[in-house]
Amino acid sequence: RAVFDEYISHAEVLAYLERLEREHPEIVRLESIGRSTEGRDLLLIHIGSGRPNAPTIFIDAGIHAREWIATPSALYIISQLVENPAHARLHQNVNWAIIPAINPDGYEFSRSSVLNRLWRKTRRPNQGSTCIGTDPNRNFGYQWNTGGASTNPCSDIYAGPEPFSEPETDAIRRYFINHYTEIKLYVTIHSYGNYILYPWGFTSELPRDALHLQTVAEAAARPIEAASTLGSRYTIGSSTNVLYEASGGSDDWTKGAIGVDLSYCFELPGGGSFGFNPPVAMIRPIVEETFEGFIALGEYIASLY
Ligand code: 0X9
Ligand code: ZN
Repeated sequence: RAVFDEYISHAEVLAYLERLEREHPEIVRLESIGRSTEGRDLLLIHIGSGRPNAPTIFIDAGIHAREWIATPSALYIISQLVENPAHARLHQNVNWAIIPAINPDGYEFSRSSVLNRLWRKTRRPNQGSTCIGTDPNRNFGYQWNTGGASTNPCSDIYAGPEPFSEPETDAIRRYFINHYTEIKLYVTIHSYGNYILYPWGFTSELPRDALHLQTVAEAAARPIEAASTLGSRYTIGSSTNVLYEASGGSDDWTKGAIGVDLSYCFELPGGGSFGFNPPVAMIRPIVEETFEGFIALGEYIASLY
């Protein structure tokens, strides 16, 4: 399938999701949760039997524009759940809500020229500055702008003028406000560095249930490492402790403000000479091994209910 053999455009992402809905209406439902600054659709795909009150796994990808491998990883999870009957049991008792491309303006900008390849932020113009964009992963309203974020609109880690100033982060906020009771697991997919991170990003203190977060992350990392043809090894820990302090992240907000106990940030492979640029030949090995971790997460959530 061409979808995983190149880095496709946002329009092609939407077309792929629409095809899945047409071909599998019994388990797939698309929902637009909003529009980006430049008017692109923020599409969420629901995968499941539609059983009310079933636990939901929420995944977003591509919040940072240049982290191109994130979107195909989410699309591969979607394709395996929907199109591979061998994985049908994963959505029998669990609903999946997945947004494979949450920062489409930034993504398209990073595709527009090699000069823009490392664009990270949104594309909303800033008042009183010629610099464009906010770091959407500094823009969430829990311990917003308390460290590891910038008040300078020209910075790559600009927190924005206020929490949820960006239509993309506000769309996530509104979705969670309406659906928080069912959401039992949150994963935001980034790159790179092979980390499974959990809160907090705003402080080096650990959440009360850090041991639970650590144990579930290890259960996800084990099958990824076992399946890896790239020799992937994952580092697991709290964001501040194993990476750096950074406030206003989506993972801190879903846990701290919404109360989703299990909240993670996956940093996929890259690095070395590739960084944010895994060649297209590496898309498949990365997305295939990453999916093994999501099988483990899906089975774990199913086992709780
Ligand atoms: O800095 C980030 O937003 C993430 N790393 S990245 O290289 N993909 O930009 C890490 C975010 C971890 N979570 C929090 N700090 N809340
Ligand atoms: Zn990122």
